[in-house]
Amino acid sequence: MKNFKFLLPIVALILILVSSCEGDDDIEDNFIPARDRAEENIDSTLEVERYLTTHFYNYEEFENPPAGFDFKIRFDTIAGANSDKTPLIQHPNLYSKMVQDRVNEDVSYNLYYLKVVEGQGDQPSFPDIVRINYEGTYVVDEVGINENKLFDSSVTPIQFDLTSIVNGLQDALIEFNAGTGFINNNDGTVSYEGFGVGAVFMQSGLGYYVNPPPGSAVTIPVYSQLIFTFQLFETEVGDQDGDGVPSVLEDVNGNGLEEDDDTDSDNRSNYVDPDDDGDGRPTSDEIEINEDGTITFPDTDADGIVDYLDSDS
Ligand SMILES: [Ca+2]
Ligand SMILES: [Ca+2]
Ligand SMILES: [Ca+2]
Ligand SMILES: [Ca+2]
Repeated sequence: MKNFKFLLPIVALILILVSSCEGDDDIEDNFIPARDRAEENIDSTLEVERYLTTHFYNYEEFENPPAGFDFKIRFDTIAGANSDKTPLIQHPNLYSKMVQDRVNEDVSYNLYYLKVVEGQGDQPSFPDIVRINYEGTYVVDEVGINENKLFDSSVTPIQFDLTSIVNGLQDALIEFNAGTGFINNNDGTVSYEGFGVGAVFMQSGLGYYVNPPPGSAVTIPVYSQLIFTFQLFETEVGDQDGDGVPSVLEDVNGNGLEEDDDTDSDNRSNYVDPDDDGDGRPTSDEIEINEDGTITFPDTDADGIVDYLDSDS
């Protein structure tokens, strides 16, 4: 009986292949449906937790920074000379929070992140623009192997729109604060001060799932768990559609996700829709920017719905 549950998916797969072969012109002949996101979440989380159990980070360097320390997080396996190190999963700097899947709202992830330095500047909101250093790796978890491999990293601090980066990284960065400023060095580089330093360990559903970025130098396997380490230097308020309404205010349902608010149902989320209510008047004409930079939202027909979200005013 035990084998039945393993047999079923194979039978289902054969049926799909057989039925898809019937149409020679079917361009989706080799289409294999993506795994169920809820089921994959379970396996992904176990894989992430195995990594957190078998690895530690360079916490001793952060506690007593050696001369010239770059304040970057590095991981290593708990083994040999490092057998007595504190595993990530037991370290007091490891946190987790529940994060909603962007595809299936019934799925949520227990997202782990490591807060090594919180940072002393401003805290970004989820649709803001940040400047960071980062290193992206994917987890290889096979028999006898449990490690992460580098696929991307910044050479110098780089600016990112939090709404266009991988979701798990967006979810983690908003838990940190940017730096307090920078000083210009004689060699033309800048040194940031008071910045946040952290890492995030994300399930594939918050990463690339079945769509690893094309054209990257390293091929990331589908369903890979991802780990990013980062330094958060700067943050500024995002207004992706330039309509004058900061994107954080375009999260009308207030759930902390920018993707699922579309007042006029035109398949353009409010944060990228310059006419949020679809009445033909640009949002920028339906709000008032005051001299001190604050925004007034008129409600001309006094129905409790501000003009830029009210299609009949
Ligand atoms: Ca906007
Ligand atoms: Ca929302
Ligand atoms: Ca819209
Ligand atoms: Ca409008």
